Amino acid sequence: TYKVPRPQGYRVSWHANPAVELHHFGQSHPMKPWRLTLTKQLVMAYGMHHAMDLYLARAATYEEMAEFHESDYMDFLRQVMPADMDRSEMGEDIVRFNFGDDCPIFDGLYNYCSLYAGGTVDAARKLCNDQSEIAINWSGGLHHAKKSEASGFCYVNDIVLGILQLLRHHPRVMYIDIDVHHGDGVEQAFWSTDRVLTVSFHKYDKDGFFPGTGALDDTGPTHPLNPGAHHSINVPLNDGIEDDAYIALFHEVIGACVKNYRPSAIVLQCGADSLGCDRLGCFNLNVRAHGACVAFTKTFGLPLLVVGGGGYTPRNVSRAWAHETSILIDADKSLNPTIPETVAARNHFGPDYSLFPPLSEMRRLENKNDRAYLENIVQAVHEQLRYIKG
Ligand code: VJV
Ligand code: CA
Ligand code: ZN
Repeated sequence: TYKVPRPQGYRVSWHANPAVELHHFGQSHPMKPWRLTLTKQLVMAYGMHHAMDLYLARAATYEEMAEFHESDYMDFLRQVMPADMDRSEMGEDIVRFNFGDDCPIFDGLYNYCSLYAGGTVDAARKLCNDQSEIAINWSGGLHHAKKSEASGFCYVNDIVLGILQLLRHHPRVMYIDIDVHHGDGVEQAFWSTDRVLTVSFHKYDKDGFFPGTGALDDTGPTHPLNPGAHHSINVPLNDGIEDDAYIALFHEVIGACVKNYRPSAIVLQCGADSLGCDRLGCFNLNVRAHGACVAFTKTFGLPLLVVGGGGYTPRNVSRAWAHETSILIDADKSLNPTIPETVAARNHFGPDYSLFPPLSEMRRLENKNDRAYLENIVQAVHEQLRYIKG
């Protein structure tokens, strides 16, 4: 097997609990927690675990989750069982809290939520204590969950909980979201504060693509007394965006945001459903382009909390997150682009066994983002940033 030498770079911590991976959303539900097992297998086959501090994530406590979520919602989440789905006396709460096909009630649901949330809270605390400079929780990133509502495969918003921890030590936190879906839950949680700047890149189509929010002019409630006005940046994209255009846009938008806002910590959600060939996504990005966003975010040298998110073609999710792990530990240049035999032999990565298959060529969607469309976004972001002072 390969061995990656401990690099001179940042101190990187890895937060995970393998019990998360064993949960099932149900037959043919697109969210597959075993993609995390695949990711871990790749990371270990490359020997990357030797270059990080590994922490077994503990379960977030009820009280920790209740720092954002309402207690009646948390109470329901804690006691609900799969059989309740068909019990009429539970129906009202099931509807009220938005459980159903997207957010099913499965065995161990509360355990699943508290473990992925615990990983993100732990990661944020390590950053605050200076025990880590880059903290990773690939099981987190569940950006749709609301105060009192499950949404889009998300039940507890671990990102909001992580940011709340960071805000105890950091005056300003910037949140970046490259999942193909709009990071609505995080945006909404902080839309009345100027201490968090949220930036989401996503497919936008108000009546066709989930969740339907995140238009360019959706910049947070602009009431004159709201300090959070203008502190939501949205980059709505159309089908088929490709590597070079996405990377250029990411550099321009994020570079300008960091320069103006001057955050003291960054949270990066790396949803891998923005890759080409994703079961739910519609972009044409390759693993390297997705990783280039992680690499650019790291160049600011700020405490960095990295979480996962969407990603519905598990073999590609694991490729992207393993590659991004290598970027974070400064080992990407020394990684063999052919997947080590030990994992490759166990299926999933054939026939090419490449860490970088040509995703954009395998199911090329027409690129509906022309130059003028993207230039208009960049200009609008620059105009919005005039309201933002770090
Ligand atoms: O588009 C929707 C909502 C509907 C109602 C519910 N049906 C099932 C689907 C259409 C309007 N939901 C999206 C949610 C996407 C969540 C993305 C989460 C993240 O990546 O941003 C962060 C983790 C949606 N798109 C596709 C599906 N739901 C979907 C759900 C299923 C399914 C197939 C597709 C649920 C169960 C089963 N198949 C068996
Ligand atoms: Ca997004
Ligand atoms: Zn998504």
